[in-house]
Amino acid sequence: MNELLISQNDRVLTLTLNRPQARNALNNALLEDIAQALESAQHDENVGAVVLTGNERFFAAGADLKEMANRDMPATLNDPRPQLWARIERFNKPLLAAVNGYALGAGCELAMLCDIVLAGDNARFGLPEITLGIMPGAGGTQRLIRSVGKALAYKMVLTGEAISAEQAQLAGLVAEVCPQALTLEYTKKLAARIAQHAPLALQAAKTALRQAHELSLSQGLQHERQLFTLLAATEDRQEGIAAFLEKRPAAFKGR
Ligand code: CO8
Repeated sequence: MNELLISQNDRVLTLTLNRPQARNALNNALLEDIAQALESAQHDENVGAVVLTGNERFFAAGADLKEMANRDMPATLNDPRPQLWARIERFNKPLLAAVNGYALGAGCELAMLCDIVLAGDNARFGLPEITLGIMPGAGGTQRLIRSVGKALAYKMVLTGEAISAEQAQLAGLVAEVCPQALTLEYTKKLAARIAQHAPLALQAAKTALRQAHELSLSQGLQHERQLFTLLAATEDRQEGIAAFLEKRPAAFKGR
């Protein structure tokens, strides 16, 4: 069975996790498939944005515990997973998550790695690693606290308890909550609206937003200005402004 389904509508590529028998648990093979799909999407000028989704009950139930069970410390030290996560994180086009049902452990970490998360009203986000005698290991502690703040991050990581879609939205983890049956459709529509913008501007904006967590405010402002200045050299910038002044839709070319 193909465990990652790939489909494309116009400029939106959709990657669907498809391991229902394992509740979409993320084994290394599936992470490799995601990384590869994103790497080829990055070089495909017909792809403007990517949506990552699961099924109506499970986004992903975490790392594959059957695969993890026999991994001792030396094996964990040599685990290819950190490299797989880094490859996914390097994707420089907009990456959206459409989350229905459970996003647990590595599944929650995967959603948090995405730029925008839309959640169905049945979504549950949690980091249950502590209940397994471990802790989050793919960005869970670092990304969660940056997104939801201290109070909720400590509570979620130390109790292992999940939060609802509504709580996740109030806390800033999720951009929008929608009826479960419509999550994927809404996310694809949002991705399509994003994908019509100038690709280099999207890439620069994503880079600048990401740097906000890495740099001081003054460094971040400087970096933002550099990216803004670089965009002045693009044809799409001329086209975007000309189209506005001529009251017509812009035809961006990615140059
Ligand atoms: N890994 C492997 N198999 C799983 C997983 C998983 N994470 N989750 C569910 N399954 C399997 C079950 O073993 C079961 O298989 P089988 O039919 O062979 O017995 C099948 O899926 C169905 O499971 P359930 O009967 O439990 O299904 P339910 O629909 O009743 O419940 C839940 C679904 C709520 C999602 C439940 O399965 C669950 O709680 N799963 C475990 C969630 C969890 O603890 N996730 C955290 C995993 S640890 C992690 O993600 C750490 C990441 C650190 C990464 C570090 C990288 C360097």
